[in-house]
Amino acid sequence: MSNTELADSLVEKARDRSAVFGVIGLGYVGLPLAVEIAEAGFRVVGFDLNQAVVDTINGGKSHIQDVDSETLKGLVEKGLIEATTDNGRMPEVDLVSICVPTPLSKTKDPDVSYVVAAADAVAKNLRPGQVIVLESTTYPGTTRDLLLPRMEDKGLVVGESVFLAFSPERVDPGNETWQTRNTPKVVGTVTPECARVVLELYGPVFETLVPVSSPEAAELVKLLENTFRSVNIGLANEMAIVCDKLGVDVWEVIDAAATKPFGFMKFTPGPGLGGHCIPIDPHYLAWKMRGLNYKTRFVDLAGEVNSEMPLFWSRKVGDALNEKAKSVRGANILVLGVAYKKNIDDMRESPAIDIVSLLSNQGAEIKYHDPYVPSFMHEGIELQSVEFNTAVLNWADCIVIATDHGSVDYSLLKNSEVPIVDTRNVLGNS
Ligand code: SAJ
Repeated sequence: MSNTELADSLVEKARDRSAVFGVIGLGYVGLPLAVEIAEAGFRVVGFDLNQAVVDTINGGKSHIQDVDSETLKGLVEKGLIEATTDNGRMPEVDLVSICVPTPLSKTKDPDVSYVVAAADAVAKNLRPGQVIVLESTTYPGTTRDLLLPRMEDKGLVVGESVFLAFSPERVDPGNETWQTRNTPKVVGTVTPECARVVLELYGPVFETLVPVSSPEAAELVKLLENTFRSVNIGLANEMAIVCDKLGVDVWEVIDAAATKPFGFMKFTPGPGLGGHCIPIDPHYLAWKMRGLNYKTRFVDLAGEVNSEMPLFWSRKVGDALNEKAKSVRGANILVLGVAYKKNIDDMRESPAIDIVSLLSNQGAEIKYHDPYVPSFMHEGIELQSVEFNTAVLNWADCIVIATDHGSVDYSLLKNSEVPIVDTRNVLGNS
């Protein structure tokens, strides 16, 4: 089959839904993507290193909060989704979406080892007519520098016999309005023929596609989105520190500023920056630019301010105890909410953990309540979520609201005499 015929056949397979998709990495990005692809009528083979994840999915059970098990079960039973650990099955699929983690190393440098491992697995099994789409957030140049050479080192040519794109994931865990299908999807490709093929195949899966001229542009779109959040959250956090020093209610200031109908976007202070994206992704950009002798000052400054917040709030606990002539050492402290943001169970990079560490290192006795997190390991000890009731309120010398889960009954706190450090202004809103 000639190269044009290869591209044409992929377009045909997109239109008659006979194309088979592959998704590498079946986590909070990959599994929702696999479901959307299957619901568009395509068969999906999910690839994951974790046999337990593969078995759970093949058993019709979802391990991802935003994916409903009944929906997944139906798709598995129809044969539209199956999971495997066997990368040798990759030649079966026409388009492979790579949705693997891109964390930071201990030295805060990008750790693209998962992307490299996935790219090597794809390259090893690559055949003419395959399409590779990298979805993991990464530094500009990853698609062209890491994936393209691996795809071409067996003589295949990107844009002719194989096709390559970057299309950033935009999953907002817990967001019930914006999901994988209805969130506009940016696609940056290496050649126009790549664009033709990827847009045809992704077309039935996403309501809106946003083509851009290169993978670098698409990689930067994602980094701009998340750096925008990190910088503005950092500004909100700095305003919290400023207002604290001036004795002004930062929440009142922000709420009033947010009445401006144009030219303002509301961000709120918090315990710090959690999650697997916002605290991490901007550092991918900073790293790349350091290599080009440019210092991305906003990225670095936002990181400094945001990572300072756990200390700011733990000092507020000290002040609150001091008002009662108590010290942190020996105090009983209840932490309400430990997940990194409301209404989810994810603990990754959660600033609540930093607050727990700071206070326990000062000698406080910590208990926590989080309806989404039954237990977690903290410095080698398993902490269990306690019942949020009058008994624990009587036990506590101070309460820290670190995550504002919607299902917690904050009215219990209404008449409590216990000092409360409310990092999310839950009580101010109620
Ligand atoms: N936070 C604040 N103040 C704010 C907003 C957020 O302190 O005004 C905190 C949150 O509590 C959390 C952290 O910042 O700890 C990140 O929050 P987030 O709302 O950005 O949520 P993430 O990291 O789960 O998901 C984000 C997506 N969220 C939104 O756009 C609302 C989106 O930026 C990306 O799709 C996603 O990261 C990703 O995968 O990159």
